[in-house]
Amino acid sequence: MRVVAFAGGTGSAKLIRGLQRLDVDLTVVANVGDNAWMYGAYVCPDVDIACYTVAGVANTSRGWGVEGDTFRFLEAAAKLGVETWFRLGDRDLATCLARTDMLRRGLTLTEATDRIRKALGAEPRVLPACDEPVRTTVSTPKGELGLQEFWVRDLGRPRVNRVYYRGASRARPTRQVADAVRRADRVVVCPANPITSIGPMLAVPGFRNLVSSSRRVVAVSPMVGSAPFSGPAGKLMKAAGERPDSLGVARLYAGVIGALLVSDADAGLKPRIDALGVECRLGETKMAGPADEARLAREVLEA
Ligand code: FO1
Repeated sequence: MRVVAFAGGTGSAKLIRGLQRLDVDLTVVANVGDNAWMYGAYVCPDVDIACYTVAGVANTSRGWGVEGDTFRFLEAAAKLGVETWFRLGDRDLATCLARTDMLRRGLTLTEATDRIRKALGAEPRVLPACDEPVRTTVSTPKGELGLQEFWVRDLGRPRVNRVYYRGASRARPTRQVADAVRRADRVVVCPANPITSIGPMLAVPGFRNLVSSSRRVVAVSPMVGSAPFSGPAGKLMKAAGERPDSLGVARLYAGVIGALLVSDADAGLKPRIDALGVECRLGETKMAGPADEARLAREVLEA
């Protein structure tokens, strides 16, 4: 079974681990909206966590970076007066510097990612959603912030007026993403922030049509009640004028997905989700460990 998984950060990594345990031909398409320049290196958090996850070296407790990484570079940089709020580990920095070098030598982000993924010894492919820069931008009374500034530096505290995706209209799904989606037996939208992880992909012209025309698209809601499993999804959904719950997720994905896996706790939303033309499937969506990850992956493939 050929499976394409659209992925953001922490929650997505869990489902990817679950999918890896099943006998599927897996391709991960990773969000690029929170890519950022840090310490002179081009950091691609969602691409990197996907690569580290499929390579089995991800830090699973923190949800980003490499397991057992050190922070010697950051310690030295802090002594030189550099602002070090973005905790980039040493091995992680090496990945980002290698990528930066490849991009400067003219490789696309897709090509650079493929080299990094292979160097890490991982088999499942990881594809950035697009090669052009798409920057998730959070508009606040303090000004326009990139996602890392909003979430990591300012701890998600500033009031959010709106969120938009700078550069999205000039971007296109890559040929590799289009081919993978067309050949897929199942497209999975991982439990990710619909505004900052999946939103930047859906904002790229051609993406909605590409995904909606694939065989079967199943998403997992990242929300239980009105709270996400992690991250600022609720606050940003509200800023986007959407309900911060699984019905809001279904509305954002309507027309793209065929089914949405929703927590049993939100059974009351089922009629309204079904009415959108999105088949609401109830179950346990929380992934507390490897057994949960594999169980949810199986449910997604069977849905
Ligand atoms: N998230 C944090 O909350 N604090 C950090 O210092 C931090 C560093 C970091 C370094 C590399 C990387 O790839 C991701 C990192 N993240 C950090 C996670 C990241 O900010 C977001 O969770 C993702 O962008 C959302 O998917």
